[in-house]
Amino acid sequence: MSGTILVVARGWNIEPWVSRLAAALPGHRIIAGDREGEYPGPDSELAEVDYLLAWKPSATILGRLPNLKLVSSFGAGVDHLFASGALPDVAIVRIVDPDLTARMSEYVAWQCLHHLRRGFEYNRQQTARIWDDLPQPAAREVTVGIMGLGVLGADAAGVLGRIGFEVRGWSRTPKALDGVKCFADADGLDAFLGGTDILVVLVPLTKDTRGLVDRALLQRLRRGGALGGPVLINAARGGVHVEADVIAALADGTLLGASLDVFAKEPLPPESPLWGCDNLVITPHVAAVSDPAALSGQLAAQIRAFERGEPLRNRVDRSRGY
Ligand code: NDP
Ligand code: OXD
Repeated sequence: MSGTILVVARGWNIEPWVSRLAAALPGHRIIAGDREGEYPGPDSELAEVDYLLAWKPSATILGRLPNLKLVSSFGAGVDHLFASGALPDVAIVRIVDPDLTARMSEYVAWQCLHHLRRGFEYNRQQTARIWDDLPQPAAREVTVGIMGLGVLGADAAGVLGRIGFEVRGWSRTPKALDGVKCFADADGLDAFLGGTDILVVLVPLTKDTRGLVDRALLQRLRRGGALGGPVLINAARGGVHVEADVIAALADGTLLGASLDVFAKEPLPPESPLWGCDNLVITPHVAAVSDPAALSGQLAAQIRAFERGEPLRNRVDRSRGY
C-alpha cells in the first residue's frame, strides 16, 4: 500500500522536505501547499490525501481532508495543528529528535550564559569603548528553573547542570531527574518559582498554559539572588507569556532581563514595543529549527510504520493538547 502525502508549511521553503521525502518514500504521491499554508489545487486532489505533514496549516486545508489517516507536525510543538479547531480526528505525531533537542539546549545555554555573564552591559561598554570589569557571580550561585521537563526541558537541564548552574524544574506530573530539584503541578509552583533566578519556559501551549507567565507569576520569582534580579527566557510559545506583562516587568525591574524566541504574533510586528526593550534579547523563533536533513527520515519512518500496522512513535495526546 502507498498513499498520498500533503506537505504544507506556512512561511517555509518546502522543497528540501519534498525532495527528501520523495527519495525516502518511493511509490508515494507527494503534493505540496504554498508558503501561505494553503493548497491551491482542487478539493478532489485533497480528497486523496492520506497523510498530512504540517507546520501552521490553514483551517481551510484541515477542513478539506476527508480521508486523512495520520498527521505529523514538522516540529516538536503541535499547538499550530489544534489552533483552528478543524483538525480531523486522526492519529497525531510530533518530532522528537536528537538534532532538534541539541539545538534547543544550545539556545537555552546561550541565553542563560548571556544573562549570567552580563551580556547587555558588556555590549553597551563595547559600543562606548569602555574597558571595565563587572562583578560576576558563578554559575553555581544561580538557579535556573525550567518550566516543562519533557524531552527538551530534561535535556536542557542536563546541559545547564554540566555548566554548573543549580537546576530545578516544574512539570504537570511528578518527575525524578538526576541533579534536578523537581516540582509538579499547581501545588509545587510557588516553591519552584520562589527559588528560581532564571525562568526557562519549555511547556507546550495548551489551554492550561496559555497566559501562564503573567505579571503575578513573574513577581513570585526569587528576588535578591546572585544576578540582582530575575530573568525570563521563553523558547516554547509566545502564547504562554503575557506580552504586556513582560514589557511592564522589564521596565519596572520585576525582571532584570529576558530572552524571547517566540511571540503571540509571528513575525513580531515592527511596531511592537518589545523591540525597544534594551534588557531583552529577541530571536525570530529559531531556538530549535527543524532541519530537513535531520528530520525527513523520521517523518518517512512514521508513514512506513503506519502502513505496516506498526505502532507510531511520539504520539500526541489530543485531550492534553501535547
Ligand atoms: P514535551 O511534550 O516532551 O514536554 C512538555 C513538558 O511540559 C512536560 O514535562 C509536561 O509535563 C510539561 N507540561 C505540559 N503542560 C503543563 C502544565 N499545564 N503544567 C506544568 N507542566 C506542563 O515537549 P517538548 O519538550 O518536546 O517541547 C516543548 C515545547 O517546546 C513544544 O511544545 C514547543 O512549543 C516548543 N518548541 C519550541 C521550539 C523553538 O524553536 N522555539 C522548537 C521546538 C519546540 P508532563 O511531563 O507531566 O507531561
Ligand atoms: C517546534 C518549533 O515546535 O520549532 O518544533 O517551534
